Amino acid sequence: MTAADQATTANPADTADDAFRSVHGRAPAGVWSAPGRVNLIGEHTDYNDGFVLPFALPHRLAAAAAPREDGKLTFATVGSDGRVHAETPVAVADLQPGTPDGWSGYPAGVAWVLRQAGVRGHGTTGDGGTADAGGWSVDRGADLVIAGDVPTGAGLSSSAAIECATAMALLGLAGEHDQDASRRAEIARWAQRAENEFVGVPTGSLDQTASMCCVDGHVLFLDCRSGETEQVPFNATGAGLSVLVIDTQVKHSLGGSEYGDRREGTEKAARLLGLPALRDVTPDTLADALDRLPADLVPLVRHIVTENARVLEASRYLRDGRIADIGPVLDASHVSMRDDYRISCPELDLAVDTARTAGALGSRMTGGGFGGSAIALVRENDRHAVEAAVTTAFDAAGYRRPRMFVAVPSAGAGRDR
Ligand code: GAF
Repeated sequence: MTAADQATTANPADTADDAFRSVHGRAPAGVWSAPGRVNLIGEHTDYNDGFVLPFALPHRLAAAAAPREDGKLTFATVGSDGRVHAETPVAVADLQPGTPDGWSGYPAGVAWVLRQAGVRGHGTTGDGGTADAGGWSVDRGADLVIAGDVPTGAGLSSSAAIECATAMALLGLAGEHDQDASRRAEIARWAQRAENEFVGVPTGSLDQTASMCCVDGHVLFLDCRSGETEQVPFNATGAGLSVLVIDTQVKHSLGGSEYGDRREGTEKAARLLGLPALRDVTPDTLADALDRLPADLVPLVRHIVTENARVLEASRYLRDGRIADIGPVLDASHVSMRDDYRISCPELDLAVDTARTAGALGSRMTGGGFGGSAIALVRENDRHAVEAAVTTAFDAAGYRRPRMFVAVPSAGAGRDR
């Protein structure tokens, strides 16, 4: 059970700081935190070199940290019961993919990547960076205590939040306190590597980039091929609208085979088409591409190509301040994920259908799928009716009651104290 199993009302940085003091009997050197995210649209497009449009949640995971000198890493987390759970310390030199496993694999994986990148006092030494031989380096070890309120298994990117908070903390211990946009993108790539290579989950760049690069009041338009980003203003409240998150509480795990199967399917399709990635199929060339593929790959490719087009369409609306107009685009995205990519589940479909019937302008599942959360774009005046309808529908179906909250675009990773 990790800190993120339950949304807390306490400030994550305060909780992590207090827990650090109680575990280690001293103050941490600092506290850093990183947010979960909602992906407004653009699902499973990231590992196909496509487009995504996330924003950061106010929910964060905080890492209180201090340096050690004995080459060990210690990890502790604050559980939903408010109690601190400590993991067995691990030697930095012994880190290897898969060891440790469990939740501490995420922060350990980040330490492993940063060590390989040569992170030490005041920078990165790997390619002739600005080393400070006397400064702290990951090899010397660190104490980390993690706490926060990003729900786990809810498709809201708690893994990336742990990774990015840890990366910020370890870089902070090495003396790095300011990151420009390109450094943030680099940290996101390190965090993704930790997840791919150390934890062993073949995710794309969406979650870590959102956690590192999002800014308050904006959605992040990300071109996953070039890495280029654009901060697009998103003031739903000002337009009398809300993005309602409906966490079905059906736990999903990206470590299961389905996520990897979808990824393999789309990569195979790109190979068969002789293209670097499905990004290179456009709506204009889609019909021809589908004619050349085996039947089982056709719906996967159709989803990716149409989803990329939907991200571009939604982005155009948002740049023009036409938030309500993205509703039908969100609906089409859900249908595509349900019928073509086949990553929805009965609870997500019920949440989406009920929200729409009760007045939502648009609704779709968000994140990796197979459980987790849906979002619904609602007029603020209709929000309570939508929430009540969803609760009633879940009760009638005998499903566990979903948790719902309004998501406001929030800040990316940073130092709290
Ligand atoms: C998960 C993954 F981590 C992301 O990389 C992305 O593929 C997403 O599922 C689906 O869009 O969150």
